[in-house]
Amino acid sequence: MTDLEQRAINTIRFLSIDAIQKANSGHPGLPMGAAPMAYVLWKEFLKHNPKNPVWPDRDRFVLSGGHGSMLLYSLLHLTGYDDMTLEQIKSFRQYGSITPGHPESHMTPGVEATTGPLGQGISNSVGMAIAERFLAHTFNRDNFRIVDHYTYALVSDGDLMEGVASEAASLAGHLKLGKLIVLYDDNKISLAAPTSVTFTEDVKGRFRSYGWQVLSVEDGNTDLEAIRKVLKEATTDTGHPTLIAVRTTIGYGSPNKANTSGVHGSPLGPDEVKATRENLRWPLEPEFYISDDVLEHYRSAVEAGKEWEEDWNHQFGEYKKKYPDLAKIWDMVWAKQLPEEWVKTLPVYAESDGAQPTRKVSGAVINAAVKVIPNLIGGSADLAPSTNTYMKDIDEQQSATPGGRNIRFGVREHAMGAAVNGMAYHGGVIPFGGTFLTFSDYMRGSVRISALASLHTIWVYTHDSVWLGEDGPTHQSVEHIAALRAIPNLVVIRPADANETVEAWKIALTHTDGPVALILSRQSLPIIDRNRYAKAENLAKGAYVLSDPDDGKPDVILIASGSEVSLAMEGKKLLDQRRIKARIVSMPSWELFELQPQKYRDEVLPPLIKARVAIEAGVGMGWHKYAGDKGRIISHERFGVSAPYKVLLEKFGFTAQRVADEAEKAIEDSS
Ligand SMILES: Cc1ncc(C[n+]2csc(CCOP(=O)(O)OP(=O)(O)O)c2C)c(N)n1
Ligand SMILES: [Mg+2]
Repeated sequence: MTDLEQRAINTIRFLSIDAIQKANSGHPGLPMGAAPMAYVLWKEFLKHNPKNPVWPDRDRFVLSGGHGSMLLYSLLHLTGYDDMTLEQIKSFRQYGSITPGHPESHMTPGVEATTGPLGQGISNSVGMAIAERFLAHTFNRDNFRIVDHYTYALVSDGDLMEGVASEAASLAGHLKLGKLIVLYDDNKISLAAPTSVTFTEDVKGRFRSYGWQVLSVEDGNTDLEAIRKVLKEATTDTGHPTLIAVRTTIGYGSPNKANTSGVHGSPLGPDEVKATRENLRWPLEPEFYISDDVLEHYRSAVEAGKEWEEDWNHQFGEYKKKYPDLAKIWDMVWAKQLPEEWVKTLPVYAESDGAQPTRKVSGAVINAAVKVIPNLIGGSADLAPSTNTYMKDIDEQQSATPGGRNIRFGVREHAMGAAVNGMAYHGGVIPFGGTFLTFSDYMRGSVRISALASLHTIWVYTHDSVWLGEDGPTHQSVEHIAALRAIPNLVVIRPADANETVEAWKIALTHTDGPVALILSRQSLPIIDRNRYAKAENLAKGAYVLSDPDDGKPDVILIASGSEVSLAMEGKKLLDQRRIKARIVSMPSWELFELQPQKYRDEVLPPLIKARVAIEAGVGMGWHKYAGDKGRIISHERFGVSAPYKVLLEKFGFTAQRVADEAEKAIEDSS
């Protein structure tokens, strides 16, 4: 390695060391050990434009071991990303900086994915590679390579220990994602101990069995030529994803802490910083030192990036002339727009269509939407027939049919979550993933990040309550809706009937700055007569008055979501007989309701009307907010039971009689 290369690598190490020391917190081990491979990748392979971090045809780089964030921030600064100033590096982990403890994509230009929860980043990268291949197949023509980039992930031991990574790697191997390249920081140390006490399997053999090409670098600390060589090999498309196991030393250069867990997640401390500087022959001061020649060396990325993008723009200009229709679609999908008139293709239901499960209606909406929305892509975790997520007459996403939009994620909920996020990070597609609501737990780690990172992902959760019946309590959701509502920035929608389901999908497809979870029934729900009752379009407001007494002065308000709205309507009939005036509020989405002005919310739930009954087939947690002090909640607080659902309705007290009785009690309590 040349002297300049050595100093360029050490610059990453010491920017990281100094920032972590200044913050008095952070993880120096990974940046110090992985600096050589990151250097070679970013300097010689990565196609990116620092002056336009969102250029669509850039290579994607995911730092899956997000704890090593200073590695990424150093690279962004050195290669010339405008926002990543030295001041930001000096403000590492501080309030208001764009250099948070772990990388957050919505905050920092150049950060492709929000990582830190181990296993997510590598699994995101699988989704990115799917999106790349799908878009390449969809848009590339003749010699025009509008989409032609690699997805790189840098992963740590912890990443590969996590189950989600195994699911995702298995999927990637099956799909033969040849442009996915994973660099494994094989340092044999994790947070608490050497991996000899936890993680002794044959990782390379495992990836080979998944169908990956597996390459190795024996000395990732000093042998740049070997890193170069394997990266060259990896970027020769073999039709298989590539794992490169790079043997490194965590905390390389620290005389007393290298190769120990001690350097994983704590600042080196002043004495060890000094010893490391001396050991690597680095100036003792100043801190955050970057020599002019090293900066110039890295900043060639600016000129290279400019040229890449200019070439691409030129190519796209020609493409636009030859394929104006495709170019128009390209512009549309990257502007996150939908084709004009798309709404008109969606189904509309009349009461006479008969009761329908909302999952089935959802399937009809997906099938209508996919015909006009060219970048709608997704599938389920081996539950296509149950979740109604399969798109008829549309290819499957398989290696032989890379333009397919039906993705079979297999029984891999967590990887589905992370891969769907990866597609959303990539951009150009609208991805969705479906499973039973109860198994949302299996993918919760990814759903949470979709909300944190404000991704346009759509989660399709069916079989939404104990009313799924015979499959029993392992499959019956009880706490899941509440658990999803607890995630900030996740819009949860539980439509009451077919037309609300269509409206819910409209929100899901247009709400581009965060995820939407659709909560759908297994069982048939009556279709509400919209000539008689309020329009389903009101779903967009989260809650609305579905039916009201003629004088607009209800004695009691029945508030319900999903399948319980029709139950509330049954209850109202009994109340009518008892000469009690009830308002019915359909409340499919708390989050959308909270976005409405106070005035509207007070119109729907007038503060002076305290007699309220909230009804939902799940835990009542949170419903007090809308039921109020005097209100009552008909909920289900225990695990369910395996039985036909109509039996369960009786046994669990979800009857019109109970609704009417609780309404009377609420009136008594509040008078
Ligand atoms: C899902 C998850 N569990 C636990 C952690 C806490 N954690 C951060 S890094 C780490 C392991 C570190 O080992 P490794 O991945 O090998 O990274 P290295 O120490 O080599 O940098 C753990 C357990 C986490 N970030 N994410
Ligand atoms: Mg490690």
